[in-house]
Amino acid sequence: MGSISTEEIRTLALVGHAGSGKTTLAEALLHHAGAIAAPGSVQRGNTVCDFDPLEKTHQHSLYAAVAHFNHGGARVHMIDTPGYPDFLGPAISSLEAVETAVIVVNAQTGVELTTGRMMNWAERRGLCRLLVINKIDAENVDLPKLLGQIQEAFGKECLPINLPAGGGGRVVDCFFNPGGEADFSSVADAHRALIDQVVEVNEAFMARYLEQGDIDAHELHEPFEQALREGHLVPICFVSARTGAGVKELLDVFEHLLPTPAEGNPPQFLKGEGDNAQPFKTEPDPGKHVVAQVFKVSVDPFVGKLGVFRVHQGTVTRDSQLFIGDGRKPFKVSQLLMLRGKETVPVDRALPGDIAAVAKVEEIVYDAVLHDSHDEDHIHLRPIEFPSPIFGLAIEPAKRGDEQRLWEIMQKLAAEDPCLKIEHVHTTNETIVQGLGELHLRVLLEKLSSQYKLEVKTHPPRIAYRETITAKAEGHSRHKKQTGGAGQFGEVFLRIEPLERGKGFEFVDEVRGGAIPNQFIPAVEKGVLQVIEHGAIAGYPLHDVRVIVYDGKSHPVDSKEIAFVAAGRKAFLDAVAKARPIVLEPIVDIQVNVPEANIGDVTGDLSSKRGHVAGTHPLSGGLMSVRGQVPLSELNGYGSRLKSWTGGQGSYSVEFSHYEQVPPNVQQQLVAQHKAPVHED
Ligand SMILES: Nc1nc2c(ncn2[C@@H]2O[C@H](COP(=O)(O)OP(=O)(O)OP(=O)(O)O)[C@@H](O)[C@H]2O)c(=O)[nH]1
Ligand SMILES: [Mg+2]
Repeated sequence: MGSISTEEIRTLALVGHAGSGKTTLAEALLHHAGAIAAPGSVQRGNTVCDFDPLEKTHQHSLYAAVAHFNHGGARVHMIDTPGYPDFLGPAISSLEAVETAVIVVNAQTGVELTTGRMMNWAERRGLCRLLVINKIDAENVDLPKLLGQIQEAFGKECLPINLPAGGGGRVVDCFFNPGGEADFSSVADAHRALIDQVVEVNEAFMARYLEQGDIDAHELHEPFEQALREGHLVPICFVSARTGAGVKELLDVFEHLLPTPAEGNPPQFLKGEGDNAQPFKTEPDPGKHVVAQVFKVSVDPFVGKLGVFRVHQGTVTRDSQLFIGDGRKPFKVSQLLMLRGKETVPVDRALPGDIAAVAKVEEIVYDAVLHDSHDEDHIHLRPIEFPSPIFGLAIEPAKRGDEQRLWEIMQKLAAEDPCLKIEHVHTTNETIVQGLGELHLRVLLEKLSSQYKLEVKTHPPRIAYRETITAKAEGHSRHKKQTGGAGQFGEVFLRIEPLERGKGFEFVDEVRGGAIPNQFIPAVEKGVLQVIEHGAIAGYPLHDVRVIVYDGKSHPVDSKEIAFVAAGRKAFLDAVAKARPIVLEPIVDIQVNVPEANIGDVTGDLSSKRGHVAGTHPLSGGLMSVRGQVPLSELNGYGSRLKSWTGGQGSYSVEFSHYEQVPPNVQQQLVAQHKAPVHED
């Protein structure tokens, strides 16, 4: 790998719905660029990017995989991400490491759930976006209709930069050298639409264009990049990853039209902690201090721990020293690696824009910032709001005595995956793991068994119910205890009111004249927080409530913290009981793909499980897709139900939508099941 400069680097993430062909496309790109001798296939399990044994079993990407290659004068770092909704965590993290999101659309199935979600995530992150319509070789695809569907869904700024020709066997350029004949639509019109769109961002070019009637596309580099960066243009390319049609042209688009690290929008970093944090903009200058962000951590049985990072500023060289966050002790970059799937290539330096890795540095964690100066101790990425993990499972080791080991491994796995949460519930002594869906957790269990040789038992998912209140109310408690020696005394008056959904918890101190001495206010809040955490009626966390403490009484000798904690808790429970408390449950969007003959089973089942059907649409191969909403609690065992209807031909995915009040009979059941924890009085 010769010496290159930052201007020659391109970074992109392949994102989009499961099965749209991202991993296959990565293979075709690597092959056409000369990085691999022959393209592998997902079916044969020999692709560069789906190298994990579990990915081969499931025939879906489960993790983000990085592969670099050279094309023309460019070094491209490409990240192949999973499209299955359960594995969106790594796809979203990858967006922080690149300038461009390449959203792959399956020509057979059109705009799907993840297509839209990734368009939005990429836009929110400020990325340049490129739409790639894949599988143009397939039977029964209606590409003109799909183009219309895309523009309707994502706007008129989505414009083809090439068009299929020769019956989908190749593509013709519409930007630099418009001239050929396309299978549909007009190359000249597509060219004009692109130029029109690009010059709109630059007045000087616009004036020239109006005057001359045309502008050579080669002169438009800067406004083109600006239009990409501002989301004013989302070019569309056509390819077949299978036949290779359009792949060479796509590589040329990467080289000539995708932004360099200096032309994209860097991710938003913050410098400092808490409220004092200030936005910090990295500059892709190789001479500045190093700022690199770890967007993936993996544990490989052979290589050990691998921390994969994107350099945003400065140059990382082999044998240099890097700090991790605000850690005092640097580590030595004894081996600097670039990746191609599981293959690692040692390199001497990584420039701004490069994606590289270091092995066996135990302190490296997901999302860490690596840097080479204490000036950068407090730089971190602005936190990303990942989808909430709502699918829960209680797990315990099959063998007694493995509890500690299970907990440690789970912690390690949760640290690698931002959408996996683990929790130890003391009351039941259970380890609860929460992920984005059934498959997410199933893969986790498979990994425990295959990689860590740890067998576990599981219980049905615990649903993440919530409690909240629906009315204002007053609460009061006088906590008084006389036990031989010193007594306890504290009295609290408070008001509570519902907050808008999602607002969480607010605590307001309106006590005047020291009725509750200042030093005891935190104790009152502590008592209230105990109820917030453990719930008031059914044992689930209480959300969206404002608590205003406005009066109380204290005793010069007997008032102590413990008394106000108890009084705060009881006053709050008293208020909640009068504030019409309700239980909320998670509702999910569900998409079920089944053979046409099973549509009735799916829709009938959804209706009988308190769900509703939003619509159905045909997929290729005699399959139909049903979309709807249903309470998560009703999906227990859905996988096996689906299997029994369809003989294993169905698949489904869910995604959290919102919280809704449970019906009264369900609330009664939940309240009855909950044995109120005994509080000392
Ligand atoms: N006909 C046709 N099939 C393709 C093409 N590209 C991919 N496929 C097939 O589509 C299926 C899914 O391909 P993948 O590459 O695994 O799709 P993916 O987008 O990586 O899927 P996830 O990893 O689950 O997100 C495989 O059976 C591929 O062989 C194409 O250009 N034409
Ligand atoms: Mg894949």
